[in-house]
Parts: sequence; C-alpha cells; structure tokens
Amino acid sequence: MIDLYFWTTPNGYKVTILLEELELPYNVIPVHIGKGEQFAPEFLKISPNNKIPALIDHDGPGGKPIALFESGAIMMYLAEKCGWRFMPADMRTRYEIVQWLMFQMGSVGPMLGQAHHFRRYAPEQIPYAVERYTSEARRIYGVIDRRLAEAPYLAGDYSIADMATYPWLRPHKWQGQNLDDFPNLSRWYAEVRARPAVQRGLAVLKERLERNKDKPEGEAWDALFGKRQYGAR
Ligand SMILES: N[C@@H](CCC(=O)N[C@@H](CS)C(=O)NCC(=O)O)C(=O)O
Repeated sequence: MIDLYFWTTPNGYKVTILLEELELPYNVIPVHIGKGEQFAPEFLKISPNNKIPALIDHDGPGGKPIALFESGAIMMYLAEKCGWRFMPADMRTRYEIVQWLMFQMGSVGPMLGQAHHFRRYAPEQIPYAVERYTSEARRIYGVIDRRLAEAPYLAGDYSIADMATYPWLRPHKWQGQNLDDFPNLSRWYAEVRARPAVQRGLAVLKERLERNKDKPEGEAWDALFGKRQYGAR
C-alpha cells in the first residue's frame, strides 16, 4: 500500500492525479501546512525540506518500503513502478518527458509560485516583484503555448509532464494571466481537465479545501512565510 502525505496544493495534486490515472490504491495522510504540520519530526524524516508531497510505498523495490519526497521524483517512481506508464522506458521518449517535467519543477512551479506570493500573499504590494513574476509567468505560459502548437501534449503523448504542469496553471488568475491569450495552451488545458482521473485527483480532501481556500493569514501565514517557517529549525 502507498501512503501519500498530501495537502490541497498544486504540488500535492500532481501526485493524486497520477495515482488516479494509474488506478493505484493509496492512503491519504493530510499534512495541514497552514497549521505547521510539515514541521513534525516524523514528517521531516521522510520530507527533510518540510514540504508536501511525500510518499511511502510499503511495497517498494525488493519488496521493502521506500520513502520519497519531491513531486517530480515521486512521479517518475510511480510511472516506472507501474510498468513505465505515462513515462515509457524508451530512452528518447522518456527524456522528452523528463525535460518537460524538469521544466515544470524548475520554472513553472517556482516562478508561478512567486507570482502567487507577491500578487496575493505578500503583506505589502511591491510593484517590482509583482511586475517581475507576472512577466515571468506570462513568458512561461508563452513557452508552453508554443510547445502545444506543435504537439498535442507537452512531450507528445499525455504523460507525467502534463500531470505535473496542469495543476499549476489552474490558479492562472492569481498569476495575472488570461488563458484566452494562449490558444494552444487553452486547448490542452480543457483536454487535461476533462479527464476523469484528473477530476478525481483534484477532489482529494476537497472538504478541507472548502474550509481553507482563503489566502493564508495569521497562524497559516506564519507557518508558511513567517517566523514558524524560518525559525522552526
Ligand atoms: N519542489 C517541491 C515543492 C513542494 C512544495 O513547495 N510544497 C508546498 C505546498 S505546494 C509546501 O509543502 N509548503 C509548506 C512549507 O513550505 O512549509 C515538490 O515539487 O515536491
């Protein structure tokens, strides 16, 4: 069985979407990052960077448990475990996928995350930061749009690269972007969103999201961006 340490954020949804696509059974272990549960010593043992998602597969390689953190590593592991589904073993195809997955991990997630932060969460509006990350988000949307003009999905066929990227584009309004400006990206977005497994992945812990969807304030802001985050260890 797989234990998934999860919260209702884009990085968490990447893994629930993949698990649903693979039809693998899994237990969800909520880690309420607004309450600082990511700093619990037991969680830090499997996720030393105090972030979700993390995963324990009790039936890992050699029949022994394996613990993993970083969503990209988790996705590659699950795809390989399930017979190279959504990331074929063929080296050329695999690296086509890995490069778009790394683009998500290195650019899409971190830069769009900064756009959220400075546009929505920052306690003061800093025009330079808002402009920089909104422009960078727009540039990244353009890279994706141009790629999707030449291929149906980021790496050709639907793959873990699409599952990793889609959840980050859902809060496009928070990132100051209009999907109408990106027609190829919009076509892909609608296709990924329409997949039943994607909808199931996005529904995990939905009831907790309803209660937590306002922007972090007070205790939650402190855990994510304040003294609790930086003074925790
Ligand atoms: N590169 C990591 C990023 C994970 C990440 O940023 N997780 C956020 C939620 S989306 C988190 O757990 N934040 C809690 C914290 O920073 O304390 C991954 O892709 O797994």
